[in-house]
Amino acid sequence: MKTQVAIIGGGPSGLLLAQLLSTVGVESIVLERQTKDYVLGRIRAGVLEQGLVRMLEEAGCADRLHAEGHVHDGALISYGDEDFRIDFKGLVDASVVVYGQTEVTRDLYDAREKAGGQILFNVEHVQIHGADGDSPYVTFDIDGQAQRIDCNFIAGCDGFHGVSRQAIPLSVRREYEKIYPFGWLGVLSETPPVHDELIYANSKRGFALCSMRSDHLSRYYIQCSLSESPSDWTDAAFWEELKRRIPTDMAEKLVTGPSIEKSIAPLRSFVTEPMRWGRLFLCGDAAHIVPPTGAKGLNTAASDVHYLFQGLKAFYLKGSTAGIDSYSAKALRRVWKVERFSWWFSSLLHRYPDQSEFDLKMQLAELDFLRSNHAAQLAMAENYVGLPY
Ligand code: RFL
Ligand code: PHB
Repeated sequence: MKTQVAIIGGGPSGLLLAQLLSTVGVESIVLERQTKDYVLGRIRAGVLEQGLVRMLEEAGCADRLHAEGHVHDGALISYGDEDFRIDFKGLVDASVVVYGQTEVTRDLYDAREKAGGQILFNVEHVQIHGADGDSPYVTFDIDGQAQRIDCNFIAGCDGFHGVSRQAIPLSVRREYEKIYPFGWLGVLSETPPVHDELIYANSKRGFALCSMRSDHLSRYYIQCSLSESPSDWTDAAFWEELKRRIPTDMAEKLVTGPSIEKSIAPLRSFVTEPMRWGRLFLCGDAAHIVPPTGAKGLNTAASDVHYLFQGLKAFYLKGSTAGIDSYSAKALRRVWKVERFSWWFSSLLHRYPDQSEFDLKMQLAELDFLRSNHAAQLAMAENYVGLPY
């Protein structure tokens, strides 16, 4: 097989890149290890920045998002008995859209199918060859048969556990990591959301988040220990614990019901540098991970795709390598700012096992400052709705 851009990974990064490339006549083949149903079964992010919304518009797959997504102009932060609202619209005249990653991925698959895009599912043993030369190629097995794709470029969009990052030699690659000493236990339930905006709660018992997917589908999270497993938590125990961590008036009106999904995600900050090696480019979770506090994972994958798409477009349409040459530096500058925000917002809201009385006072002072200081709220809002790209 032959194509212009071989894309490893059929998650949101890979699909969005493929779809954008097709709008300017650049061919790609997407290789996905799982089945489509498996990819669509994963419950992940729920908050989209304007930048991602614009890219989905540009890719021609934002109709359902505009019809079904919910625009949020602010979010609540609670601590102890206090709560306050960050008014994104009033502060920075921008909003976010609540629309699940599952739906974004579904819309991208539909768009690829309509455009006749090539996506190969159930591929095994993907290997990258010659990325540091002029004739890169990818080999893999599908239906028990060995295959090869010759291409101009390879986009590594295969997530944190993929093969693309590992293809960059250790002598070139540098990795930065922070593991947090807790996880998030998440529950999806067919119940109306407790509030019309998200609630981020710092409580003595640990962090909690009230989020949603639609008017009748809620997503809630509580901070948990890494030694716990979802089966340790009955639905009743989850609801009881959530109620103890959110403001009393919200706890009183919380509608509970059976969970339709329950899982634990560990929290991690991780960055690989550089994000380019020869003709291989890393995008999204393949290159970096953020803790979910602030909902930046999917959005940062999208900003990488933006920089790579612009670079490849300039290469194919104008013969310029300037965009692909500056890809890693441009993407990383934004990635590190998002890492900082997600780390800061996580530090503000969670209980850490080794937190001293002094550390707790610092957390409270920071919350109090954010509550009462315009400049602090402005910085928070700018980051939450998404830094420009
Ligand atoms: P993805 O979504 O992981 O997609 C990568 C795709 O590559 C495939 N793959 C391979 N394909 C071929 N060959 C191989 N060797 C391959 N290895 C892997 C995988 O099957 C997969 O389909 O990465 P992408 O596209 O960069 O998108 C990034 C986002 O998915 C991610 O940043 C967010 O979902 C992160 N994240 C969350 N972000 C939020 O903003 N809010 C959340 O609530 C939130 N929850 C989560 C999350 C990530 C999670 N992971 C990765 C464990 C919850 C979880 C559980
Ligand atoms: C979600 O709805 O899954 C979600 C929302 C906001 C976050 C993280 C996750 O900060």
